[in-house]
Amino acid sequence: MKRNIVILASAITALCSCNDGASDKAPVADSSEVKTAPENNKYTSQPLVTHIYTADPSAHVFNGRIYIYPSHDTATGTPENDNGDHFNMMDYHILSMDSVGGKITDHGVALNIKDIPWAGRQLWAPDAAFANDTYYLYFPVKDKKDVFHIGVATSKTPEGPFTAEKEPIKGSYSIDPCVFKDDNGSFYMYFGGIWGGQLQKWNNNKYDSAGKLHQPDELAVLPRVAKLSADMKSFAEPVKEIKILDSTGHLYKEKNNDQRFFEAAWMHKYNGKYYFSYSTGDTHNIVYAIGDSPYGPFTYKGLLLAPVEGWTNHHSIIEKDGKWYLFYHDVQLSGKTHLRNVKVAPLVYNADGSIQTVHSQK
Ligand code: FUB
Repeated sequence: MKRNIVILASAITALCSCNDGASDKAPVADSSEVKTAPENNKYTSQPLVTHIYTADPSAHVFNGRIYIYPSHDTATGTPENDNGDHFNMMDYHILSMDSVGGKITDHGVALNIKDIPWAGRQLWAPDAAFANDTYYLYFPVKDKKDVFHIGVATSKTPEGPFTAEKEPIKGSYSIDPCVFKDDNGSFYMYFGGIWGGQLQKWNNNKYDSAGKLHQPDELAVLPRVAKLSADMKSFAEPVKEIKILDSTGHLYKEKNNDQRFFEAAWMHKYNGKYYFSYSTGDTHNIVYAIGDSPYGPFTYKGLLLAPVEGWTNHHSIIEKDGKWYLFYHDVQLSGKTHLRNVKVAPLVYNADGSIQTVHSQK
């Protein structure tokens, strides 16, 4: 089994490296922003594009093609701090390819922060969905009072350009939306992130600017979920907390920071089970937990993606033509925490439904 993974991984590495910089369309403002593009064989996969910095890849298959909705990292010179001010992104570019290993298209600027009426700063990790003959781009950004909310923008095509609604989604807060479509057609948004993502400031869906990070022996802050309304622009219900349990059925404490939730939620379904995966942030893991309902509870199962180069770890999972893939990022191109590059690797399930850990370096 292990040998198979290596062969698959090598195949993808080879395919992706042929693809470096093979974009159809140059980005509008900053095609010269990436200064280095070293290819290095110590990595499992190579960057999908090298002409701009990209991160937080939310991948989807629309009309048989893979679309990647990433953050667009930019060097703005904002000093680094624990609130993530250095992640000072201004727009989104959407990438697409026919298949993993195929030619990548950068579709240019899909949404700019200046075209979001309520936005202040920092366009963070987005996601996308298709319904009502419309593509929806969901994005976290700070409002003009520096509080994160989640907005939505629409387009008739998966690559945009997208037009933002005038206000954030009512009742939304914090960061990292993941919009999941269940088999019965219902859509759910998973979201939240502690530290700079401000989730610790929201209790019972109310904002408390004095809200503090939890102490080591307190229960960990929980991620959130809400079902979306049919218009895909509003929540159909109050936002709920999601319980993540350890193997003994207990909620994690803050001190269990190699397993508790930090940010970067993703939901996918495999063999009828709900797989909730997320970043543990300050311990840099992507881990997963399994449940029987889109609302959880989810029981921790293990490490999905081992820490990558760089501080943040963020991922998405798709199935295409019967194969499963993990999209993620590291900092191979820049060596800098806030200038990341997206990648893809095969995802392999064991017969019991557990997932084999992906390592970004060989
Ligand atoms: O890209 C900015 C933030 O960094 C994301 O929202 C987090 O998930 C982390 O990747």
